[in-house]
Amino acid sequence: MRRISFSTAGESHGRGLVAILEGIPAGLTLEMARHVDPDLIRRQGGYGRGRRMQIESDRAEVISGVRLGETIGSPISMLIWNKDWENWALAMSPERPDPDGNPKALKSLYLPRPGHADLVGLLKYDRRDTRDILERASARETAARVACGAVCRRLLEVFGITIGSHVTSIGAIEADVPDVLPNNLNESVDASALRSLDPDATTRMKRAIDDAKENGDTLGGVFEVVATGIPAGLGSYVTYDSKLDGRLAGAVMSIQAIKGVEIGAGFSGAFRPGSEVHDPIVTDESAKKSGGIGRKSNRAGGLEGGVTTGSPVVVKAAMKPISTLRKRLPSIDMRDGSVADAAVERSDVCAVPAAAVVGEAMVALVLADAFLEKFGGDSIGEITRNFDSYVEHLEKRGYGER
Ligand code: EPS
Repeated sequence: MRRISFSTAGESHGRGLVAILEGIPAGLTLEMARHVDPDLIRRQGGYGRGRRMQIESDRAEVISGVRLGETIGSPISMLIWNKDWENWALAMSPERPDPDGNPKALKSLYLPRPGHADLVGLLKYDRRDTRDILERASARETAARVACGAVCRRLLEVFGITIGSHVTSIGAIEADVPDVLPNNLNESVDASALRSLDPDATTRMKRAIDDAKENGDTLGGVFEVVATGIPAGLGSYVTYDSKLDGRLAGAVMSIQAIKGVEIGAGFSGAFRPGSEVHDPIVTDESAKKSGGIGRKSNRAGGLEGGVTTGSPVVVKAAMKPISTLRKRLPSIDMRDGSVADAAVERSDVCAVPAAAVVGEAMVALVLADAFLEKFGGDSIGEITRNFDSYVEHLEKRGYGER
């Protein structure tokens, strides 16, 4: 049974974005300015973003579900206004256009971009104007996901669970990643232009983005989301859809432009023998916080059998390059089927650091869901009692590591 659900609505250049988050228990202290807006700001950053991010300063306005600084158990709805809408009011108007008006003002596009949802969207929804497709397919929608994820992060934080991310590669440039990640990952990387732990690689990544921009091209990359403090036992192996690895992969893969997801050693594990992949179970005191059973390595990425092991949950994702290219790719004109180059819209050259923040949000949503599945209750007090009793039980069995 799913405990957390969310939905978003809104077009990239429409009035704004709407987010509705259901399942958050009552009694969670929540302040938008402190717990939600900082993530929205983090999502706007990163070297390689386009001019749109200079126009927006995303803030979540809470409409329901929070009263006097605390959640009350009802659906939390939030609005994020698009400042840029003022420049698009006519093109995005719900009203029929003036038949005598200038058709250019409607900003219609008929040249689908390879890699974007443009062409398949036009065919599937039987539309003529690509704007009807791209407005919703745009990654602008991820601002609403980040707002929902931030509330889940706040819930998890109460129970000692933290979620961070970092960028491990941009295009062909790979960062050197230390064996042991810093305790507060986001604090270590948020000030970096590419949210990377390797300052040297950051310089080369920036240069690669500059080169791509100069060539009218775009770059993708890889990011890693790490969640720590998770008790063993979230998720399950009993049914395909309760497996937490599958739920995480689906959620992260649903982010715009994500083409690959790995848990722990992921694809690289397939190239090594089992003895070099699985994490030995040890009773060595150094491997754990409290006496008992522990793990010396975490190649499983915190999940065995779709269940958390108590080690950090590690999810990696590959983002393809943004599909709006100034160096226009071959396409067709949807009005007459003639050969034409793809449309160019204002866009980003690289948005991997932003996608990493969205990755954190999706991981937070899935982990909060799994957390409430295990410790469910209607209030923070009730969940705390369930959580504490389970952790005590684990410790008695010698599995206190988190
Ligand atoms: C985005 C807003 C968009 C793009 C980007 C993500 O703004 P605009 O289209 O007005 O420049 O910058 O979306 C895409 C890359 C895309 O392909 O749609 C945002 O808020 O993240």
